[in-house]
Amino acid sequence: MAKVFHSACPLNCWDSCGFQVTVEGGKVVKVEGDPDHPITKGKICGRGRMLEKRANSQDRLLHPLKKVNGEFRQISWNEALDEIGGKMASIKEQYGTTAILHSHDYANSGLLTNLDSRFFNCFGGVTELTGSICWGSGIEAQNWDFGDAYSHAPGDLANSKNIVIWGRNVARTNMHLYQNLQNVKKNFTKIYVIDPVYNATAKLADEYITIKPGFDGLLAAGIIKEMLRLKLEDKEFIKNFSLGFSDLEQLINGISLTEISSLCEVPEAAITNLARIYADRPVATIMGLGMQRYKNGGNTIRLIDALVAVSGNIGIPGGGANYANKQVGQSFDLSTLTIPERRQTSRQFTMMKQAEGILKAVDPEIKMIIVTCGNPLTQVPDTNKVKVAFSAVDTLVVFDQFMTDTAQLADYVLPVATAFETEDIYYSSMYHHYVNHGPKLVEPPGEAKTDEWIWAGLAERLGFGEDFVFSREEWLKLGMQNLETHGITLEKIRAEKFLELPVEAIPWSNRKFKTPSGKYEFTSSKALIAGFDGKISLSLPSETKWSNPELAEKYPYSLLTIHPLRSNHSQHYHLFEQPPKVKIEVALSVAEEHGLKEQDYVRIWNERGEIKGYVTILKNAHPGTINIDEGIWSRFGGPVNMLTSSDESDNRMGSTLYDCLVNIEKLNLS
Ligand SMILES: Nc1nc2c(c(=O)[nH]1)N[C@H]1C(S)=C(S)[C@@H](COP(=O)(O)OP(=O)(O)OC[C@H]3O[C@@H](n4cnc5c(=O)[nH]c(N)nc54)[C@H](O)[C@@H]3O)O[C@H]1N2
Ligand SMILES: Nc1nc2c(c(=O)[nH]1)N[C@H]1C(S)=C(S)[C@@H](COP(=O)(O)OP(=O)(O)OC[C@H]3O[C@@H](n4cnc5c(=O)[nH]c(N)nc54)[C@H](O)[C@@H]3O)O[C@H]1N2
Ligand code: SF4
Ligand SMILES: [Mo]
Repeated sequence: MAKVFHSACPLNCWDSCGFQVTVEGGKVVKVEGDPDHPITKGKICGRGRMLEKRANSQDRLLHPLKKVNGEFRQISWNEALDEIGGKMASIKEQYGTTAILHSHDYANSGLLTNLDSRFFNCFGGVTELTGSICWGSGIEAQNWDFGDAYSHAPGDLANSKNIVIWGRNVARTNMHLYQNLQNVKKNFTKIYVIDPVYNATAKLADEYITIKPGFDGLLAAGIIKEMLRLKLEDKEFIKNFSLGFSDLEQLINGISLTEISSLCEVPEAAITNLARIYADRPVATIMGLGMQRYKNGGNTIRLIDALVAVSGNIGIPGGGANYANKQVGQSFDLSTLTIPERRQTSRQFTMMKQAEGILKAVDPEIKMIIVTCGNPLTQVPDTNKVKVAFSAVDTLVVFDQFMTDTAQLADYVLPVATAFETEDIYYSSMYHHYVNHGPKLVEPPGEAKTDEWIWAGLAERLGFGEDFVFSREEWLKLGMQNLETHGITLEKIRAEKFLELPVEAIPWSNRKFKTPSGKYEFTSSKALIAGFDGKISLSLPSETKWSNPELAEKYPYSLLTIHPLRSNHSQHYHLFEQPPKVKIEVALSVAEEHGLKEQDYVRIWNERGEIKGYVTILKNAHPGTINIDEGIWSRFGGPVNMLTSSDESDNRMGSTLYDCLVNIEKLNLS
């Protein structure tokens, strides 16, 4: 008989939805929204609903596999763990533990995915990835400016007079914020969208401002310039709660509004108008992550933060420089779970340059890579290089649910359970501050096991089995023990389905910042300590006609590779009813220059690679812009990361995925 249980979405997404899952005959048969969830209120997206298909797919990996003479052969768990454990032990002895690289992303937002760190710490410390291809530049930027990256609670939008959606594809990537915007719009709140693509969110806006990709920092500088000229700045905040304003003023004085306007391709009058809007407090600035995936990404977010500060919109109801909400993740006791003190040695590659790191590593060389919660062969920039690097090591081990591009390349593929097949609690440090519970609802198919079971099996073979003797329940209690004083316990969340974490709804309202000076820092002392200049600069992306005229001559168009509507990165495409096709969205100007029509077959290329696909014309996209959604597996014609650069952003913590010039040509369909 069918029975309905509560659960939660495990996907890496802003929304972190509550679920109602129907189970029948030992299988998940339907995934729906939980109407009781205070933020997500019963509505979920197609990616969430499709988790039923993901769990039950015929293509699930069911047994451990080993590649022998280029072919996968089924082996037992004992063989798999004995062989991988044996290799790890001999690598440790011969070369040291850092000859192993752990490559991962954040494909599952369960608390217990953090046990991977516990395993590698207890092993002695491996080569790890730092920074983030996702949001790294912006997080570091806000660390420098505020001391941390905190957002206002979703409900606080009701207090805003104006809302600026700056580069967030809300209708597609953050559906409950979209609903929130629809609601507050009824109260005459004005909504502005700044984005090179006229997307579904722009349709909701009172005004849409199109911008040249990668030039948002300059636009923010222009708005600050106009605020200062019109004497609209918050003098009291600047005087009492900030540091380094004169450096910012000097920077802004060094460029004219006309120059700014011509660089970012936003009319001067629109910039002046935005200055007046920012002075009409409270203004909530809702930033997306796309616009910091450029060489100048850190400076971009710092300039937008600076605008929010200068306009007096920090720490007030209805305001905020809302980028991410690290308060959420920080609520858990991760160090008890991961025991960092057990690490004896370490080495770090940035997530962006993992391929270069692997290829260049000496003393020790990388002998083994273990991949969890990630599909680097489609998701990490400069795929062709990633492929060379991941093929170059002796042993590649991939934990996954499906035979992804990365798994295809592996020597060992270990089948893992999906969210409905184990208990965990899920949170996302991106939008709201609830944590959701997901019970174990069904058995994993075949011989699939949780990641945690695999770590425990390897730990036993490597001599630290006692660090992994806990039950799932005990692990969860360990990770939540610091929350007990706030009345948040495993028993309670099991009963109540979700709980509100003890975080601030309006961060920085006491004007005490987590920077070394305790002030908002226009010139950052953390940056100085890290060896940077500390001052904000008006830097440009690296692939533009100004920064690299020769390159721009050969490759005149800006390529964005934004997140797909119906897939979470690479996780859903292979489950579509119709196999996906590569869609190449081109601005009208590009279509006109090349005489392109809808559905024309084209090639896009640069020095890193090429991709082919079918044209869709975007009538309102910024001139010269092309977009190809990310995440498509190679068997369906992807991934678009064959074209993107592995360069790091200005503060070295983020990617430059969208800082990418390309050319386009029409092909004959034959
Ligand atoms: N459907 C769906 N939703 C998702 C995901 C998914 O894969 N699919 N992934 C989740 C994850 S992990 C993340 S990180 C978030 C990301 O959520 P978002 O930040 O909303 O999405 P992105 O695709 O990273 O960024 C794309 C947006 O930035 C704009 N953009 C690109 N360059 C610029 C620029 O230079 N300036 C400005 N102003 N705008 C620019 C694009 O036109 C687009 O609107 O989404 C989450 N939600
Ligand atoms: N060109 C371009 N590239 C991008 C982006 C972009 O905008 N443009 N966006 C970037 C961003 S924001 C992000 S966050 C990354 C995401 O990059 P990834 O996290 O690598 O991508 P996903 O496709 O979400 O998931 C990777 C794999 O994790 C597996 N997985 C899911 N749950 C589990 C689990 O519990 N255990 C294990 N072991 N595996 C699991 C899935 O089956 C999937 O194959 O991509 C980045 N790459
Ligand atoms: S992918 Fe995001 S919006 Fe969709 S169900 Fe999951 S958390 Fe909700
Ligand atoms: Mo992301």
